[in-house]
Amino acid sequence: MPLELFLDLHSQPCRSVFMFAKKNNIAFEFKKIDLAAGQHYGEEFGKISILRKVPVMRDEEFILAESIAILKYLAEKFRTPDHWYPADLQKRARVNEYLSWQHTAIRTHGSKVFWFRAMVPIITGAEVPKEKMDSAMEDLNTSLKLFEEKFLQDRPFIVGDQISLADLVAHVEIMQPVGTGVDVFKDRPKLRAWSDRVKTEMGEALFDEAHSIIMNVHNLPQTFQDNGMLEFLKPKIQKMFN
Ligand SMILES: N[C@@H](CCC(=O)N[C@@H](CS)C(=O)NCC(=O)O)C(=O)O
Repeated sequence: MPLELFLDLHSQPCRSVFMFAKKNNIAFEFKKIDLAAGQHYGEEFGKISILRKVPVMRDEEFILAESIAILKYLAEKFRTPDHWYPADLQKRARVNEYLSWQHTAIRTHGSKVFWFRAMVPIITGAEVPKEKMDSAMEDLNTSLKLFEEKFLQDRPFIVGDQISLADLVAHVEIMQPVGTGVDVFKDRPKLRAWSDRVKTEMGEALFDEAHSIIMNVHNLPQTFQDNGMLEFLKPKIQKMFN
């Protein structure tokens, strides 16, 4: 049985797993889980993962959730080039340092801006109040500043001269607010240059394939409407504001 990846490319962690597998010629079957249609709440997906989140990987009988765990598993199982997840103790620790930090920083803050700009108006029919939007943007800006000053510094990539899992994971998260029209690269030449390097390393065609959905996020309202997901998502939004 080929490796199976359960993905929805609206999702940042799904894009990192998708691009990593493709870039490294790891054969897999793309099992689409349409989040906007609520497929992750269905019975079938519940048998794969009771976490009900994507990405999920199935390798024969072995099922693994969590993008970071999946990326490391693929890097080790398929012995991808060393720079992705270096064997060198300290370089690997640098990759892990970023991967540990990002969940509560760039991921949380970029996702919040994405939800506030793209999702909340669709679901509630109203814009997010300005002070909440400003506060979300401020958090994102703080994370991006820390990313540049602590993780990137003056290096081409997070660990040095070569791309690693850390750069890939950082980049997919940063693209989430970009998809809603926020120019995170404005006045950040260092971040822009790094982003261009990541795109070049991944290949423009693969990058565009992975990001075409998020760069057309304005198509989402119809998908939610068609699948009766709007009412279902309202309580989730309430929680976000409380
Ligand atoms: N820590 C997890 C996060 C997975 C996650 O939050 N996936 C989101 C999409 S980005 C999801 O499936 N959300 C569905 C839901 O919460 O209803 C990972 O890195 O894989």
